[in-house]
Amino acid sequence: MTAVLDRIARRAMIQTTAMIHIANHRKDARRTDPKVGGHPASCSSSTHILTALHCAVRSAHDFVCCKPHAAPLDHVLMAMLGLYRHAPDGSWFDQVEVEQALHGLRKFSEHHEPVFQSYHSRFDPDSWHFLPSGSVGIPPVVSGYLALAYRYARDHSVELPQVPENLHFWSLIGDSELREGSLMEAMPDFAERRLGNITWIIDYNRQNLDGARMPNKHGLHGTDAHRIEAMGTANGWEVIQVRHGRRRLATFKKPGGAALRGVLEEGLSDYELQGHLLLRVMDDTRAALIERDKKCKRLVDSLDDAELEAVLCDLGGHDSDVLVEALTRSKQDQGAPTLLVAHTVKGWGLDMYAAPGNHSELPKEEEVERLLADEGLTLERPFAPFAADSEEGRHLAERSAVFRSAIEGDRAWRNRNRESVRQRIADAGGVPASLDIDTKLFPRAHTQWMWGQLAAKLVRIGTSAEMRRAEGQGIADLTPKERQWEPSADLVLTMSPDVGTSTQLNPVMDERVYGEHGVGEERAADVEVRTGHSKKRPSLLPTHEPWTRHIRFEIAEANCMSAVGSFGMMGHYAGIPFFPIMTVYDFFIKRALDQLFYNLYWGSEFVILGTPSGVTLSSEGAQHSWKSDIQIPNLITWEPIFAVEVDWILCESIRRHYADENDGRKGILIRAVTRGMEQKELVNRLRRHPRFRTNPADLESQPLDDETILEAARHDCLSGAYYLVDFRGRPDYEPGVNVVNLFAMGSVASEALAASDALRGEGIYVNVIAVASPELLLGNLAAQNDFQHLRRGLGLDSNLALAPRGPVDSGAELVTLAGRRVPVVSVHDGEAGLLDNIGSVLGVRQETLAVRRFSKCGRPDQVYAYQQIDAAAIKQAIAKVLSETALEEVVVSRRALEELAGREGSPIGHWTELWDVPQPAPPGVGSTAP
Ligand SMILES: Cc1ncc(C[n+]2csc(CCOP(=O)(O)OP(=O)(O)O)c2C)c(N)n1
Repeated sequence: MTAVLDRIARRAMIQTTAMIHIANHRKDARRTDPKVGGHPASCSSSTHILTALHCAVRSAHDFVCCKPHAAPLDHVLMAMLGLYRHAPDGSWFDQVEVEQALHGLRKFSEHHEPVFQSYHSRFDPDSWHFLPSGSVGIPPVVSGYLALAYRYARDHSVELPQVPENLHFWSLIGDSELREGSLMEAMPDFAERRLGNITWIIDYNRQNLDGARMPNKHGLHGTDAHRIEAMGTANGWEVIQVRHGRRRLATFKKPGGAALRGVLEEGLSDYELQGHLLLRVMDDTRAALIERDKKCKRLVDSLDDAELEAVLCDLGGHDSDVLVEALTRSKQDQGAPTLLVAHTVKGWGLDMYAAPGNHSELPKEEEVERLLADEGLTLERPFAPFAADSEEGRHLAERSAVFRSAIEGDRAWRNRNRESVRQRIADAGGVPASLDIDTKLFPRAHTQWMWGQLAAKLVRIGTSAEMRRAEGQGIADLTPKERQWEPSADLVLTMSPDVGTSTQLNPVMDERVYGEHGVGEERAADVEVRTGHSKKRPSLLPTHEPWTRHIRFEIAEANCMSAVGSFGMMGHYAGIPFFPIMTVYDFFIKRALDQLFYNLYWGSEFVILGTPSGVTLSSEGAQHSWKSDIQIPNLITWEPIFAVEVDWILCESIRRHYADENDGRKGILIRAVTRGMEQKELVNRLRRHPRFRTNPADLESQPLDDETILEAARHDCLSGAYYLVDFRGRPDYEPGVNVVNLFAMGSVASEALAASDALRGEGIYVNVIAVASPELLLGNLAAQNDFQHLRRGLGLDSNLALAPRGPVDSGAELVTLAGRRVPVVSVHDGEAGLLDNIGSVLGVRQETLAVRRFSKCGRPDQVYAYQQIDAAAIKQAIAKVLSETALEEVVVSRRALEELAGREGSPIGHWTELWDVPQPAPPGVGSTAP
């Protein structure tokens, strides 16, 4: 078996090198194109590790993620195992298609032919149970939280379909990558959660992108491998060092062997060892070993140059036998994750063996041809498989059959799960549009408060069956409407990086924290009882009980962000569409921005509740108050003003989630604040709109009933924006003269209303349009439908209104007109980019009031004034746009005017009719095998 694995590993390394070579020698390259690149040396150091993993140790259901630059090697091994699939139906590639695909590394798929992205991607044909990669340091963390998500699913299976046991979560990590803070941030967390089914394999090749690594032996008191071991142990991980191959291990058994082992493990710094591997001058190596410990002299002297070189180069990470043994050991779940340090050489099997700067070096064509020839292959057909009757061919075929049947079974199982969740929701009557929180007792509620209420209700409903089962009589029955919510609420869970109580999630956390505690069970319960718990002080003792719904994190936003992403992939992987909601101080989202990007790229479905947000959390001052304009595909951002909007937005998000109507908006960011808002303001303002009167032409007529009005507002809000103040139709309302459209987002809507009210007395009509989602109104999602809601849905007037300029001489040939459009002012608490392109979409003058300076502590009105986003600043901006809009003078001949008077509309139709416009490819062309 070992010899077979060795031969597979060698061929995999060679075919990987050929794959990268082909990608770099395409005939259609243009002279100005960026380099294509690839990382043969990086792949080569991992070749035995990944071969042992895929071809011997892992089970088909296990998840694997690996350092991005080893992606081509993974693809070659998956090709050998015959595990490429077509996206739409999951059918398997034949060998011709496999070999074609291997020619498509880093290629653009022009005609839907399968290609490979540079690093693992869900669009790759072998993406099954592989996690995307590219940004180092993130995939191993999400992989760990996926392990947690599967465990959570199992622990909550009372109401959920079963999930498979014994899954293992493997990650291959570069030794420089392991310096990423994200990994170190996750290490204690995984150990505390006792995730024993995680193995991180460190490809310890002592090199990184820039060259040989030089960990300071004096500063670290040893090699980096020692530091890693100590770090692993200190963080509760099991550590396995795979330093030596079998040849070395046999030599160590000889007299003087222990001393030689000591020198190789402790005596040489990483950089020194790397130097010996690179130069391979045995006189120097011999002298260095003996100098470090004379007790190995006789043994070292007894080895000739070839033998000594073989011993020097026999690192454990290139010995299939020791690797299989170590990987298998790491799979035993001892309740602790495992850090497996595999000592390797970057450039193994290549001329660039251990060479500095070989990270992205490409071998010459002669070398590629020579390597292929060793395998009986050529560049004409480099990806031919092993002969079917060879030992390697038989081994791979056997494994392939096991994997294929597991994958097919998994697809069926997942679809069944998904269907059963869907059915339960349909049987209950679908997802309702509201959670019906009564806000009457809270006339000045804020949006964060509302989130707490909604979360508490969702969790109460979602756990009522479990609570009833456990406590029987004491639990109140659900109302019929609550019963309708039950199956959807069941899959909702919350998490937060240590800001749960400060964001009013107490009821969600109280006795509902999921996980391990490690405190003696009785002792902990005793402490809880003695210290007492209350509304203000929830009981936080974690358990695995089925009614737990909250995952508590230390101050580790990046961990929590990865976790919310992983839980949000359970619908995709297991057919269990959890609806995970992470509550975080909005300002600290940027601490985990890379993780957020990853979640969105991965296609995860989750909510981030960013609260409190912006400078509106005024007394918290400057450091907490920046609100970023985050525009990443697949993300939708919301910023409600009134409490009821949070309800609308959340319920609609839940509905779309279960109905699979969330393409392009799977990640949801809802921003909330802690500043109160007069809640009755909403319906009071809406009642005054002409369209909400029984007779729209008569503002004195009765308003429609509140339910009808709010339903219309809900519809507009969920389209991205709604009129809060709408003056259209007033007798002296004159676009181009006395009308301004004021867009307000979030808490500063109060300032917008004040400005609008004040200017009414000046004869100016300021419509106030509440922006609920910048994404839907002017962001990526709006761009997809040509800004439908902004341009048409809101019925905004962006016409050029022409009025005579000065007295018109009845005999004159030319007439001068003043052209004015309805200008726009926008105001929001955040980066200008969130709203500053409304004017350019509408084609009108816009003034943007936004946060443009570091903030200070104070009351909201003081801070708004300081930031120039208060009512006074709005009035000033309105004056400015009104005066500057009247700048266009149009001179028209009388004859033209008369001719135009007879015409209707523009002679030009839709812009796409102007010339042949190519349609853009839909996102994700290529294959995206689930
Ligand atoms: C967050 C991030 N920073 C930088 C890079 C660019 N990068 C890719 S690989 C690499 C070096 C990795 O070295 P190491 O982890 O030791 O892996 P090796 O290739 O040596 O096995 C760098 C800097 C990246 N992909 N992601």
